[in-house]
Amino acid sequence: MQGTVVKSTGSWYRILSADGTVADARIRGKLRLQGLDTTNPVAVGDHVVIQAEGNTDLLVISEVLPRRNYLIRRSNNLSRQRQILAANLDQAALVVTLMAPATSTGFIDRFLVTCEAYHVPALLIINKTDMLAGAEEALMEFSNMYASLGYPVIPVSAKTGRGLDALDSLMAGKTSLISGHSGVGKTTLINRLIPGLGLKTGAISTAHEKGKHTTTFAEMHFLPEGGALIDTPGIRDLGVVDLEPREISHYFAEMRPLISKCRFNNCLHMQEPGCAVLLALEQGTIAPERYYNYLSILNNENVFR
Ligand SMILES: Nc1nc2c(ncn2[C@@H]2O[C@H](COP(=O)(O)OP(=O)(O)O)[C@@H](O)[C@H]2O)c(=O)[nH]1
Ligand SMILES: [Mg+2]
Ligand SMILES: [Zn+2]
Repeated sequence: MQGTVVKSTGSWYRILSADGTVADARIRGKLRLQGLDTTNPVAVGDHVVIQAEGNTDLLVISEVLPRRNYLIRRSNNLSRQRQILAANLDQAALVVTLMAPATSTGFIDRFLVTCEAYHVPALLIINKTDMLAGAEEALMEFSNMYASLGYPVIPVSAKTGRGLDALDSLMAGKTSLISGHSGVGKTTLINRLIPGLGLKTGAISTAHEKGKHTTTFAEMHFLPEGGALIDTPGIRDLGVVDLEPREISHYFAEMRPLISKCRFNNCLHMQEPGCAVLLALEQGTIAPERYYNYLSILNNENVFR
């Protein structure tokens, strides 16, 4: 029987079958050893084959069907191991906040570069705009920077309801990953878009809980009008994985059309003569912040906020 993984705990997986039934399954030992070097061989969104184990009524995932796409991150900052966040996505939304705390553009650009590299359309949701009284200009500036690169930017407030209709239309009928730092309001937004879901919200507060190493995985929730949202645990860092230095500028939308105009075809746009990217930076058509984040990714620096 075939189905879709809708929840993953790392040791068992919840599968929604084509006939609408839901069952929990483990993975067959063999499966763990195959495929990508990831900590999780199966991810939410995966289409899998499940079958009964021997003569028992235990279900096992015996096969993961080919993925249309997936998003991946480093398991942690120092690790070379990879974790698949989710598979078979129509789009990935990054939920950000502009204050208390502000999500850094370094983190945002790493997310966007990862989405570009893995062929997943990305969009930005700015939440908690109710807290931006008097700072609408900063909101406009931020929105314009990313909208001009072609990314949809939706200012919302899960608290007041601002922008939720627009967000609903962007999510309808699609499978979307909802990503972002812990505490930005991902779960609150999902609860607003799926009335009656009632997921638990609120950032972890005590020092004890913060320090605890908890492995959490994604979960898929279905929209009433069709489509699904995949809630992910707060992402502290999203290390850009496995990119060649020369590839990176291809994933910056504003640099991509300039690359062929650089004098040297192996240009890294750092200080090479005749560099079209540096010229655009000088002329102000590339935002200094974006260029700075490009250099930071090139230098493999890690950004946590
Ligand atoms: N002021 C304000 N607070 C919000 C908003 N959305 C979520 N919150 C609060 O932010 C905290 C974290 O929300 P949660 O959904 O758990 O964040 P998650 O970690 O990204 O899933 C909770 O206390 C929410 O009530 C919003 O639009 N405005
Ligand atoms: Mg949450
Ligand atoms: Zn160049």
